[in-house]
Amino acid sequence: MTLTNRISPEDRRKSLKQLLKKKNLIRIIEAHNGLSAIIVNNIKEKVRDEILEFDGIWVSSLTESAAKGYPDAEIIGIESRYETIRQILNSSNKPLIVDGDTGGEATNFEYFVRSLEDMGVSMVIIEDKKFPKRNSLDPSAKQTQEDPDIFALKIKRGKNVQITSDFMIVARIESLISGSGLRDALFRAKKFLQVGADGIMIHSKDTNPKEIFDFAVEYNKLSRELGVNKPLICVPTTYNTVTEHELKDKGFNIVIYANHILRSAHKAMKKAASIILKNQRGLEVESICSPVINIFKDVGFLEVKEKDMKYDIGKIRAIIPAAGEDPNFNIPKSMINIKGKSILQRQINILNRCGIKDINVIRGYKKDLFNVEGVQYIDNNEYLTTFILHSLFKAEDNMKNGFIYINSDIIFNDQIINNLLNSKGDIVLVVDNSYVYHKHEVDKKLDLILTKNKPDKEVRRLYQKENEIIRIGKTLDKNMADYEFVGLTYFSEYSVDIIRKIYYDCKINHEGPFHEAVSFEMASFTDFIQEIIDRGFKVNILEVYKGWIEIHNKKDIEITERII
Ligand code: SPV
Ligand code: MG
Repeated sequence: MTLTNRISPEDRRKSLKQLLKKKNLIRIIEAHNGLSAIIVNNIKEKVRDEILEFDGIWVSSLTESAAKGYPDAEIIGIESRYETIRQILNSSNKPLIVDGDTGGEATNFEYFVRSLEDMGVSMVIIEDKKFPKRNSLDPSAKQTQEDPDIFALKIKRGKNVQITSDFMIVARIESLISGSGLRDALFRAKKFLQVGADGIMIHSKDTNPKEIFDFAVEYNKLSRELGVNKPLICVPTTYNTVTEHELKDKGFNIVIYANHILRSAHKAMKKAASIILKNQRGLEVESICSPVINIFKDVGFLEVKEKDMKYDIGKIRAIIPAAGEDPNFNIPKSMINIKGKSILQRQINILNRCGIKDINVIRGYKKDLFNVEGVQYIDNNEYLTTFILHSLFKAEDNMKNGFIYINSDIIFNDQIINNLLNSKGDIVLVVDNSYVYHKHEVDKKLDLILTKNKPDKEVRRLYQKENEIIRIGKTLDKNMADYEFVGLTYFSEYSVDIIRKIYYDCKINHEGPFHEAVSFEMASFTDFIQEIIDRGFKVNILEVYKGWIEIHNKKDIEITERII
């Protein structure tokens, strides 16, 4: 299972029908467990100028059985099949087509349909053979087709059970496998379509695609005769010289690469085991093995590690630069009292609730007024000749495990901190795009942000897409900007090394204005973020909608007191 590749069962179920409307030929590939699902779900290949990928996943009975060490003969129990389907659903976000074998007895099939539909599967394909079937690719296996009326009734009963119009039941015709020929295949196709089958899979084990091409011609005529337009599916395992282009041309709508991931793994596994035996050590096999780090990446282990770090209560720190003087107030902004508690006290309470106990506050202006306990104070005695960035780096020794940067004049809720700890990326700024409604702030120059992708209108969607900052600053045109910076930023352990190097490089080498600041000494936090971006590092956003407020002037205090 991975925490990425997420999609709801409803959205996944309907995605195959949506693809069928959009594309002439849908490309499906087999997976037989979670790892193979991750691989086929994520793989992309640039072919000429086009990025190609698979449109969906086939849960093959052949490869699922083989992966479990069984022959493909309807031996595996239903719960075991659900477990495989669940693994694949949990590791992918593409539509699933389940190989339902014969579907078993009609009652069993009804229960199968219900479960698959509930799980978010888009299509089940059942073959018109007698239970228990034998795999179709073995020319010497006994292939017994079901009476077409009995099979048609099974399809009909399955269709009666489903409750959405998104789920599809496809009839797989085995007449070309069993030797009963094209006429029988067409006779059956007509019957199955008439009882409501959502499409036809025509199977063949010939090395030449001619017989399925012939079927396709007749299928098109039949579809016109019946006034239907239902997908035609094929599995080119034996007739593998056929191209997708040719299949599209002949009127096929879905092509299934039914077993290649398992077969290639099977060959590689045998080879690896044999090399180890031959050499009686592991060195020689390394060149045909994936490095462990690649497996870690694919299955999400790196994210687990990152989160361990973020959630390690003893490790992650908060750093609050609060040294500056604000002409609107005659005390440090951290000490502004809001309904009986200072801003700093409110920040500490929230951070503690989120598990962050190690909080560093940089003091300067009227430092003796800081009277809150439970934080570590660090002084910036040059607060008159330097600005926020330099205050921040006064806490440099406490950055090393990663930290959260917090402006001294904001109040925020637990959810923002929890989401920030859970966000992806090494440097993540909390941003809000509802700034246009902050009417009380019109007199203030906001820290505005321009991002690579435009904000999603559906701000409260469940899964946030990754988005990168391109520009940040107060001089950005309000009409161009996508977001306002909230004043909260996460820095991972890895990013601390980077920001340190950039800071010292600028300190030693930079001369003249620094982004929007008159000099590097007077740099604000946002100037430094722009410098990081300009040097090619990725800075991500966490989009929030309200849940925070900045105390800029006396009026903000009144507003905040009302809200609190
Ligand atoms: C499968 O992949 O399990 C199939 C296709 O049913 S075949 O093995 O060719 O019969
Ligand atoms: Mg099968």
